[in-house]
Amino acid sequence: MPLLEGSVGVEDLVLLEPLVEESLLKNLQLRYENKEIYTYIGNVVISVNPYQQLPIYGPEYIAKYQDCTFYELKPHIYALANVAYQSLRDRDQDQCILITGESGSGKTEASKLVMSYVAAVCGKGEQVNSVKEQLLQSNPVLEAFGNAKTIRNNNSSRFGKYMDIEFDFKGSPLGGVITNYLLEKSRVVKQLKGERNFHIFYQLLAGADAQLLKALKLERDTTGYAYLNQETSRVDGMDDASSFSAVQSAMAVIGFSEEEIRQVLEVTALVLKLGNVMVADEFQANGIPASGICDGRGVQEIGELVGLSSEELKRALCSRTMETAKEKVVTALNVMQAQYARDALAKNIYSRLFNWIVNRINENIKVGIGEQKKVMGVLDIYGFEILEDNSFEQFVINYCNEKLQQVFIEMTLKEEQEEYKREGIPWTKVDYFDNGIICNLIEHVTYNVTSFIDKNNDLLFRDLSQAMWKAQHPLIRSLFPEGNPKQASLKRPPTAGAQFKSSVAILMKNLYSKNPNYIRCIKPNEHQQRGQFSSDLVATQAQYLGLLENVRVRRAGYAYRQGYGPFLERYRLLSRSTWPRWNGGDREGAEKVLGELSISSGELAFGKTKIFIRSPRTLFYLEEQRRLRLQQLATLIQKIYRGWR
Ligand code: AD9
Ligand code: MG
Repeated sequence: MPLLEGSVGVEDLVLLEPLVEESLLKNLQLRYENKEIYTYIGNVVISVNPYQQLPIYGPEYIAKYQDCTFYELKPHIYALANVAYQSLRDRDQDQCILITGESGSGKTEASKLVMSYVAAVCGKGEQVNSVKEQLLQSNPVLEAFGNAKTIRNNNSSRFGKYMDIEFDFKGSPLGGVITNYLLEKSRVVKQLKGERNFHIFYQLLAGADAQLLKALKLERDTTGYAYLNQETSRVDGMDDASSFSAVQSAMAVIGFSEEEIRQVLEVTALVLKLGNVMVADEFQANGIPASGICDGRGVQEIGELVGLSSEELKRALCSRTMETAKEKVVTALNVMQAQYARDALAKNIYSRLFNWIVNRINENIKVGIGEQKKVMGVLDIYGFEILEDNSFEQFVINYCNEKLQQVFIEMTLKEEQEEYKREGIPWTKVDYFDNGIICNLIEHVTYNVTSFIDKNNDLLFRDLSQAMWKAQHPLIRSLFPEGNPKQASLKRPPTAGAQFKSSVAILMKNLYSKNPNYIRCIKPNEHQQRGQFSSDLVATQAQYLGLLENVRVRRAGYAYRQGYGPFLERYRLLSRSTWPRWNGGDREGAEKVLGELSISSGELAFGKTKIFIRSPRTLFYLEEQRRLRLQQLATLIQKIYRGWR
């Protein structure tokens, strides 16, 4: 395969010859080994996680991509972000950036690259800059509370995130809205081997000064906390203490008051302390065992932290009130039940705190009603994961990924068809994606159904929410509105599963209404190591991302297409009519160039704004001609130069 030898492979997989899985993988590998982590399939960006900082980001690169059309420079997320932003600004098309890939493949980093690119190119001025800062600073805050070290990724997102960035008619940012999806709250009380709890807990303990720790009634050492000492506490290359100050200043930039930040930390401390509340058997007067609280001091401190009597808290943790039409019956919980209640409370407090933080960010970045706006949505969902024991969370995560894959297939085909229609070129039907691959994946996975029911059942014992509502702490209190006896309704809230399903449906509808831009992320190895490319691992991902099918769809009719303007700019040196000067239209110029090269007419289709080329070979031929011509011109220039001397 001459194409691959001595080069860094093709930049667009559409140009791959022959088009088979092996060559596709080889091409990605060759590029990866040459630190070319981005490759196109048409307008889709494939990104292979480099696990190292490459010198291809920052202001200099942003400036380069800002001034170029999509195919002019090397493949890059900046190029995709640029196209999306320009179509939003100049053609009034709402955009969405869909980032998919398995856990650790680089989705969150990609979403931040998109955001920083857009922030750098969109509008200027003090007001605009402060909006940009707020939007960007939402990342460290959400990552602190919503990300954790897992075996796959030291900074794994444990929630799904969709962010709409809203712009005015000139393309300056006005603000945004963040939607979050189901936080993996079981992590608060239990972590798998080699994993950590959410970052914020470690950040708080490492970064708070002695005074703050004392005020929160915390000890610096993580080993003293039952929710933190089950597994690892340190992550290589992660500085929890300095992240803590970054999170605090990010919250301030977004608009959290000092008092609010303080309250957030108090609630975080409360969750940690709750984990240490020991529950053990005590006996009722009649000798029946019932749970009691051993750790009196811990409960008292929690009470002091949030203004709640420790008796109230003990009662709520150790008993349950059943109400019938006629009477109230209080039953004592046994130790297992009381531990369950304690953990349920901790998980609920934490996930409600997370939702509260997202809402609070939204209040600060929201755009006034009635303002005309254009929207760019960025979706960074948790990646597909298969664990030995797949529970409710994994099911939810995978369900979401399935849905996205469906969107991808439908949109890719639709987009392809529509482009042909727009350009006035007849569409030939393609047998496309083999849906079987994806369906199989879900069917082969077995989920642990017993804990499903448990996790799906979000009802927090009413005693607990009522106790929380009685706390004087304004934030804790506001997190449990249903604890207000006047408001308590007997209606069961929808289950977490049902809620999630409906929020995914809303998301899908939202996505379908926008112009999609895809980033498909690939994880090159299981060890978070730079430079390692495991073909088998990449092959599996390429299969479920449907990369080969994607290329086939793209090539089914015409492999390559480009606007007449950029096409002529690149190839006009190949014709005497268009070089060195051409005064006619772009399309006529392109026709002249192609006519002179006597390319068979079956190879070409002239659309309304673009030239379509059927096979990659024709494009290679054009490129080769261009290279020869450039050489010729260079020699010529040298000669002239010598003549002058
Ligand atoms: V998960 O589904 O949230 O578990 P992501 O989001 O797909 O996962 P993430 O973006 O967090 O993965 O990337 C994992 C790690 O890979 C990062 O913490 C970086 O250390 C590393 N990474 C990813 N992309 C890049 C990059 N473009 N340049 C350098 C990168 N490092
Ligand atoms: Mg992530």
